[in-house]
Amino acid sequence: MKSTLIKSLLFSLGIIAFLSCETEKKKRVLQFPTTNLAAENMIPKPLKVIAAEGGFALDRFSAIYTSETATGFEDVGGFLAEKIKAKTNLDIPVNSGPQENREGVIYINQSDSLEMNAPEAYQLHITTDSVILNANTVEGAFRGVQTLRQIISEASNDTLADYPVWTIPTGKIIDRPSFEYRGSMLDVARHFFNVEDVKKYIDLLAYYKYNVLHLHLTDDQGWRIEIKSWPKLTEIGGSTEVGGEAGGFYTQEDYKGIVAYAAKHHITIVPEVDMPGHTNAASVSYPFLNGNGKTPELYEGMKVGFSTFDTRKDTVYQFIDDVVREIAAMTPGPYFHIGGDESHVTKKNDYIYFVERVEKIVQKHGKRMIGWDEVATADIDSTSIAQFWASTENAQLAVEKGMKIIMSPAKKAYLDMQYDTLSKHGLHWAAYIPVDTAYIWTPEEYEGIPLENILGLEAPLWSETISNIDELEYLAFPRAIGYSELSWTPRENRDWENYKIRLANQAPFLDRMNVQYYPSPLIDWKKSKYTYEEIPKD
Ligand code: TNX
Repeated sequence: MKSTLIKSLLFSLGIIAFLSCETEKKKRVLQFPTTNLAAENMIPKPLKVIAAEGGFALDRFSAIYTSETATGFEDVGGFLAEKIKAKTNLDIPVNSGPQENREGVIYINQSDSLEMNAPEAYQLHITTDSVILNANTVEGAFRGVQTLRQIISEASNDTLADYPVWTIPTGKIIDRPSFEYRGSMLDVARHFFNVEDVKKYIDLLAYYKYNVLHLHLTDDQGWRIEIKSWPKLTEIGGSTEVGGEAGGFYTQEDYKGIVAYAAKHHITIVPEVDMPGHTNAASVSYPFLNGNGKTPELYEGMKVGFSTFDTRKDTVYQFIDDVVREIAAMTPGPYFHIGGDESHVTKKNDYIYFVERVEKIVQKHGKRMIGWDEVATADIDSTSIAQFWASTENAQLAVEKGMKIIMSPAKKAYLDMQYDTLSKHGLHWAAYIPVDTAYIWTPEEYEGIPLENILGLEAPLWSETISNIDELEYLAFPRAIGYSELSWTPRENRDWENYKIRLANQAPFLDRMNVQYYPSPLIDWKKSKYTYEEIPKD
């Protein structure tokens, strides 16, 4: 009896000794080389960074704890653990087990501090002992997690201890976005991109703190979203794409899957049904919709501007009501995009009548209307939003109506424009947009549009010339990375020379994600595999 007691006492002491020895060992040997948080390759660049030269050890002793009462925070912790696993192969527990047994803890806290009152604001306090991520909202916590992902060293330092240690430089980051709308658009109509492709694009956008993905779901060449009350839209209208391939479409379950995946990344999906022009695929499916006087046929070309709905038929508006109702019901975000661009064969009066009537339908289904800048020629509500792509005049009309504007000037922000004359894909009707041109402009002050009217920035990727994810990535990356900084970081903190270095250092991440980015010769791309000593610190 006595001997068992002594045995178990000795055993417990042994465990304590073992644990404290592990802890001791770690504390004793972790002599980090000097770090500089302010020189880390964060994109978009945070508002304020104060470096403290030390290192936080991310290793097999680390753990994540989150506010358990604040909705969504635990999921954000789980997301971080998943991404740490992908980068380091470490299994970091989330909210499991007592904190005393852990060292090097990452806390993700909900905080009501006034400093963090801006939506999506967050702060990071990194010391040698802990990382504290504070945010008012779950969106803020999620954005902060992206920053954290970016400052975990690319390689482990295997000289600090007899186990691998990833370094997070110590210091403080205070951050919030300048624009509330930070989006990209994907044209899935000219060429169809499947759910997996869209999810990968979402992964990449989320890493750079985008919060909107606009899906251009319909056009002359294809209708890509199942509408249960009008099944031929996808049966017929979904069967083609540019160049004659088979097309495709999202079932409602697919679409809901995309919306849910985006929501997990705190990205809002904006669905677009482009009308009254760009409607050939719909009119082939249901010819009563057609208003251009011709018999519609499936179309696989690239030229646009020939199609229109019949804007004076009530049945057309009943159809639109069904389409908007079904899509709105699956879309938790506040917006519905009605297109409205390049309706060259719709008479001006008919166009205006159409936009005003469709605006009411969108509002009836609880959504805020967005349209390409032409919609501002109609008498629409100040709550509707104009997306500026080509006409400054239309943008001015929107300003006069007190509307908000999304900045997507084709000459600067179109991801489908070629980089230069040698580009493998893309068009150049608006401009050639090399990586520097894409970055060096000021959406805050562009063609006289007042800052107070600007909701944010969106970079559209039209898909006439791209038909698979590699080609998509070639056009979107690296330019989409620069647009994230234009929409998040205030202009006084942006600088091409400094950005260029941070962009060059995105290569390891892009390579790890298997992104086929365009290796612009303007950028001194860093290689993807480093030993710790080799990691570029500039
Ligand atoms: C113009 S931008 C369009 C699209 C094309 C794009 C190609 C806009 C509202 N309309 O239909 O795909 O150019 O760059």
